[in-house]
Amino acid sequence: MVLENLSSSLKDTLKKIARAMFVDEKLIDELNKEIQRALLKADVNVQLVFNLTKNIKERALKEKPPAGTTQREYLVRIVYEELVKFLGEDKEEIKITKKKPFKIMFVGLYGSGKTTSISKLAKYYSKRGYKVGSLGLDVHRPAAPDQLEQLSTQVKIPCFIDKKEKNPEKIYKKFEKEYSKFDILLIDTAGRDALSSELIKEIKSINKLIKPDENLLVINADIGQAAEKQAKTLHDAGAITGIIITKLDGTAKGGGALSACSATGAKIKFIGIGEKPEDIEEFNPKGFVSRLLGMGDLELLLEKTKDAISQEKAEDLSKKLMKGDFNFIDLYDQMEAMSKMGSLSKIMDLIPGIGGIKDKIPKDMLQVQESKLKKWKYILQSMTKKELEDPEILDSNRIKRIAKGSGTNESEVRELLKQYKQSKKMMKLMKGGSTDQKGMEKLMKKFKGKVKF
Ligand SMILES: Nc1nc2c(ncn2[C@@H]2O[C@H](COP(=O)(O)OP(=O)(O)OP(=O)(O)O)[C@@H](O)[C@H]2O)c(=O)[nH]1
Ligand SMILES: [Mg+2]
Repeated sequence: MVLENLSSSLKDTLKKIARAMFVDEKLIDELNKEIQRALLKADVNVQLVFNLTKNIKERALKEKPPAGTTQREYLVRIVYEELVKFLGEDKEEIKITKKKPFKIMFVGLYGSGKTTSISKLAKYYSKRGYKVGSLGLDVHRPAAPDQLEQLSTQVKIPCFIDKKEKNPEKIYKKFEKEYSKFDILLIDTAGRDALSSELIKEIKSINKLIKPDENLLVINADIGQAAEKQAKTLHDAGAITGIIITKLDGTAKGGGALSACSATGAKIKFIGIGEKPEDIEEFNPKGFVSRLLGMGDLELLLEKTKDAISQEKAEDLSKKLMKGDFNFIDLYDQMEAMSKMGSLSKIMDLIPGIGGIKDKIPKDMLQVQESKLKKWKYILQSMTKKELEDPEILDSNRIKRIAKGSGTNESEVRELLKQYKQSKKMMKLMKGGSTDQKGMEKLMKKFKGKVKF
């Protein structure tokens, strides 16, 4: 897997969404911070990172998930979509036309991987049924023709080189009659040690002679965001038609190189992911990002963490909560739901105008423990229907009976009763916080929208 580190931090970050109880601004901010950290580590440009997380936040707060999608699932989708946009959106493959030959030229700095990429594309296109040949125009490095010859033999394609000739134009013309026998001609050029206007001029003049159908700038991923300068200069000068990013397998800075190139508007056509001829992939932002995020696994995780409580039950419960008229059965449902959703205090944070009231509620009421819930369940099971519906009738005799029947003690039954009374009081306070019916409905909507089940 390329960009292993970036991938694993992004995956961890997204797993947090799947496990989160709420999708709220706090979660989105936390998520964005972690995305920023992961991308900055991968040498992505700070400004690009901030733009990305800004878009994520804006969309996450503004857009409503489509029907059948939870807020959590939708948040993951937003992250995915924004990352895809970040890396150039749609794939832009090289369309090999019937023209013979279809010429693809490779340019770039020293050692960026031009000659190796030629052997990779030779194999890639041969496998797809094209007749491919290579042409060596690197007249600077003495070993260049031999290297191209060797690599071409390895992938079983003919290779045109002239080890003695030092003028690339002459070499090109020398074999000109041969080229039309091929579907695709892959043209190797000399590396440069720096980008300069001289280089652009050179590329343009060679373009004039050769008229390549594709002119690919080969960039080594380990330069990270510095790739922008090369990509931008050559793309803006109209000297290239696309980019190959190589050595993505061997660097932690690949995210920087990919995003920097995409930001210039130049299209990344292939990525090199190893030294062998088969180590090349067409660059497809969608597939690339889904693999990076481990989308398959993530979807499974989201599915698994869907809470047991149904939407209707939750709505029903919140209505009762708001009306303040509920009995023991509702109390139990409420407690059970709270333990699934997280603490009551967290839920209250989401309801506007409730903040002040929160302080008046006993702390232990805001936390429900699993073990207590179990006991309360037994206690409730030992009550008659009448008692459940009207807890006020519980006197000491009834309490004694219930404790015995449920295998608990009287103080535990009393505690449950106390909890009920406190809840009821709290509901009244909440009611007081929003007096008229309209305000209540608004509050409910807020409650429903923010809390996902
Ligand atoms: N790990 C890894 N190594 C690569 C990749 N692409 C190229 N290399 C290695 O990078 C080194 C340079 O590759 P070349 O293809 O010779 O680069 P070049 O741009 O032709 O170099 P010059 O002709 O000297 O300018 C070689 O050792 C390649 O094996 C890649 O995707 N992954
Ligand atoms: Mg070379």
